[in-house]
Amino acid sequence: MSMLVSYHRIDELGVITINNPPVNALSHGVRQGIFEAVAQAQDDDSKAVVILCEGRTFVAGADISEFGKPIQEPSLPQVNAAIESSAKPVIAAIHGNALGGGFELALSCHYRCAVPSAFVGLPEVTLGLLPGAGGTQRVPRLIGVKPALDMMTSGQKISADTALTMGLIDRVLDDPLPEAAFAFARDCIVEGSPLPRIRDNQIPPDSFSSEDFAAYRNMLKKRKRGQEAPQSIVDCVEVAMAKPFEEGLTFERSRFVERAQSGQSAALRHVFFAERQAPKVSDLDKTVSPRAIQRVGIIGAGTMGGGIAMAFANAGVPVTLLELNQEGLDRGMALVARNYGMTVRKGKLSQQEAEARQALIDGSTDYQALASVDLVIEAVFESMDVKKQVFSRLDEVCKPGAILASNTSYLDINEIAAFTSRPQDVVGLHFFSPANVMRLLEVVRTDQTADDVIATAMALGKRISKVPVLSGVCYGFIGNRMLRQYAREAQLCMIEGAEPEQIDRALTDFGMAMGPLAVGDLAGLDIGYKARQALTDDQKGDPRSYCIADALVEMGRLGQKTGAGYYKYDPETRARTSDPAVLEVIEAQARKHGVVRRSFTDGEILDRHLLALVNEGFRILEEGIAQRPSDIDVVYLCGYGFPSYRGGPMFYAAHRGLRDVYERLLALQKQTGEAHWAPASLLETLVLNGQSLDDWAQTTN
Ligand code: 3H9
Repeated sequence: MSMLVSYHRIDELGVITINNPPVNALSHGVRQGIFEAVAQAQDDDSKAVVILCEGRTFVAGADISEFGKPIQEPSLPQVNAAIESSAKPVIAAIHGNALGGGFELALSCHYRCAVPSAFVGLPEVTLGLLPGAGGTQRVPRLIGVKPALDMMTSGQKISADTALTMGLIDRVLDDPLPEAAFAFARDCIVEGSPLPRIRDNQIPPDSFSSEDFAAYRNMLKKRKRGQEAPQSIVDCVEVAMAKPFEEGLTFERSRFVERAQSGQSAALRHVFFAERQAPKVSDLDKTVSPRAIQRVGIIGAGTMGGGIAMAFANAGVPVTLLELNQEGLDRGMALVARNYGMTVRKGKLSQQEAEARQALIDGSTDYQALASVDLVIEAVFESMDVKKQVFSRLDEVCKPGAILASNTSYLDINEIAAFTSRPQDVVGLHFFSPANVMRLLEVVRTDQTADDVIATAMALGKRISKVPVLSGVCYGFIGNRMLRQYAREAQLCMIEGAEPEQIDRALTDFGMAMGPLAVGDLAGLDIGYKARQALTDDQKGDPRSYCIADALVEMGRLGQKTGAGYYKYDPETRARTSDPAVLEVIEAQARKHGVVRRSFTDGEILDRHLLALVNEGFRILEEGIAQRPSDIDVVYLCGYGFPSYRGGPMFYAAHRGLRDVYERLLALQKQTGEAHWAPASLLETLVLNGQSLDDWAQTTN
């Protein structure tokens, strides 16, 4: 038997132990080992078999890195069939997570027990897959069609208690593993045959009608826009209802293979590994360890500061929120309270938990309150003069070794660091609004940031459930630097002939959470307007890239908050409609700037936006601002609503083909005469050398 799986006897029990750290994924060796152990148990005089796992978790699923390669037998469905056909009861003993193929393994057992802290789930959908080892056939037979669909199309983890209530498991264990599972197994022996096999359960034929299925599919079309896997899951459940078990398994298998080979799944698997890669910093001194962060100070109790405070409180880290005056502080604290209140009303948090979190946030108007904190994050007005005042003051009050962070979106953090006598302790921590929700955290390393400060920032990001991505210092860092190119294209497409609706639709059809102009209306057009007021004409760049926005603001159309921006908004429902007045503004601006308007195809709009992102992404890579291409993907996925099933802008480019991207950029350059379409030199080099982005990433990291 393989090293990964062992079999031994304890009295009348046969015990199969899986040991494949870190998450006991079902690699070929593990499948082989379980298969052999189950066979062995059939031949001895054991009366029941317990499957349990070493380490921090039960089996967390198939080995994701094996997908896309030929399957080596025994396959997981074969292993599961062997378990289910065992003549002796097989009991799964779950701790940690039983996910995906891991939970399917447990579903093939005759009984399932779990410790109270365990979770079960079928998260395959988040990888563009469906449960491919019997899950789509067994779960509806176990808990009914509707709960099965909800569980598999959401991919959500389910706690042991809830799983028990739903009927997914048979017992929540009061005592520790493995003894409690052994005791449960002995109870199962007493129960005797026939062994409960989920495959034998009947789904009541009238429990879910074809109309119900149609309605469910429609709901998914809206909620999981553009995604293929959720619909495939419904297909499989429909078959589970209509066909015998074996036929259902064959159908599931064919759909699983189809999904595993799809572009969407390749993209989502890329995202899975990209998010886990992002916090790793390749050039840090390996001997440093993160500084301890027990208390955090936040300066500025606006929307951003309040959101950051909540992100820490949600992770159990106490926060001191600092404002200049009591009035501002009261406003900020009220905002936090309102946000927590909303979460409670939505049923996402208990009143008690919300109060406990809120209690972790206290306020002050005195810088001395920051004297003992381990980290300060400044989230004040974006002006170098203001930052100078704040950081000089922090330099005076903060204890030695405290990390001084700025949440600036655009300003030069090297310059900010120079306002202190301890530039090695200064770092950028760039959160995205709303900071208690958005998962992205850009960690900005200056020329002097110490290695242990970077290590601390990365660890802290994970601790507060963010995905931290390292960025070098440049205007806008990774995300906003790319966004600028994208936003410019929205303005240029508009003045050159596309209407706001068409632009937004082209991008939402691609899968973006919102179109660029709808985003502008939501954020408020006055924000960009005010920012531009502070710039010289030269800094503002091509007037065609902001003249429409300026004209709208000057008409009092600031976006949703004034009921009108690029669109009109219903004051009650906030429903968005197009507005002929906007078209007039666009046409007037086009005339004023000598632009002859023409019609656009959706594909052209899409290319202009996406390739603007991609080309800037290559520049960011060649300048060493981002560590690796997948980090750029993570930024755009977690911070800017890029569809995860497209893998991010750099994955998109690699998938489309670098040569195609390169040639399209040259064509755009020729067509528009704009210098910004010149392909980035890294892209050019890769295309000329016939090297892939993956290859390049591997050789540079
Ligand atoms: C499936 O099961 C298909 C079947 O239906 C059909 C089959 C026929 N494979 O997340 P962490 C690595 S689809 C390979 O940081 P945590 C991960 O990359 C699968 N590797 O830990 C990381 O590596 P590194 C359905 C995996 O404690 C390390 O383990 N299952 C896998 O924060 C630690 O991971 C899922 O989708 C894997 N399945 O969270 C579950 N899982 O150290 C996916 C993890 O080199 N996994 N790794 O960066 C998870 O959700 C989380 O890992 C888990 C632990 C919650 C388990």
